Amino acid sequence: MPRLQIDADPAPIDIDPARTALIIIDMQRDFLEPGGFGETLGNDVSLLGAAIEPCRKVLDAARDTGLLVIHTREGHRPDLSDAPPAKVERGAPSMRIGDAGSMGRILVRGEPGHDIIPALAPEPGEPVLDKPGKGAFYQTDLELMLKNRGAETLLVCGVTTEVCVHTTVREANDRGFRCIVVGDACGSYFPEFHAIGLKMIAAQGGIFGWVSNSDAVAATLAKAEAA
Ligand code: TIU
Repeated sequence: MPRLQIDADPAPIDIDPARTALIIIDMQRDFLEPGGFGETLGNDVSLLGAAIEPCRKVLDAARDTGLLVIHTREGHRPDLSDAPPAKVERGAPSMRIGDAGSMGRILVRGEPGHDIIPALAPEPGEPVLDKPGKGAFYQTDLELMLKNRGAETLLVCGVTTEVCVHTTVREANDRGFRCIVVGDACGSYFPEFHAIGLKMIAAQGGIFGWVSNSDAVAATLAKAEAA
C-alpha cells in the first residue's frame, strides 16, 4: 500500500496503512453511562457522548482498510488483587471500585459496566486489552502485539483525553511509536482539559504526538481502500 498523508497538527504526517494500528481507549459503559465509575467520581458522563460518532467513523474506516484494531478497557479482577489500594481508597467517590452499582460492580472485569459501549463493540479478531492502569502499556502485552504486527504509527481515540489517552500516548511515544490522536474522537469530563490536553500533545513541534480529526483520518484511510 502507498504511504498516505493525514492532515494534523503541528504538521501533516505520512503513514503506511500496513504499519498503522487503531487503538480505542476505554469506550466503556463505566465511563460513558450513568451508574458507572465516571459518575461515582462526580462527573457528568454525558460529556463523553460527543466522541462516539467520531470514534465510529474512524473505526469503520480502519475496518474497511484492514488496519489492526485494538480496544482497551480499564478495570480490575473481581478480587481486586490487581487494584492498588492507593487507587481504590482515593478521594471521596459516591461508590468505590468493587462496590455494587446499577451496572454491576464498579470498574470490575466481567461486569456490565466494564463492557465497551454497544456502538463500538469489538468484532471477532479485534484484540480487547484489559488494563489495570490508566496507560495501555502498563502491565499489558500491548507493546508485544504492536511489535509483532510491525506497527510504527498509532491512531488513538477514546476517553478521557487528559487521563487514559494522554497516559497511553506518552507511554507509546517513549517506546518509539508515532501517535496521531484523533481529537474529536476523544472526550473528557472537563472540556477545558480536553482542549488543552490536545494542545499539549502537538505543541513544541509535536512533543509527544500529532493531533488530527475523524474526517481527515477517515478521508485518508478511504484513499488506501481505493488504492
Ligand atoms: N476519570 C477519568 O477521567 N478517567 C479515568 O479514570 N480513566 C480513563 O481515562 N479511561
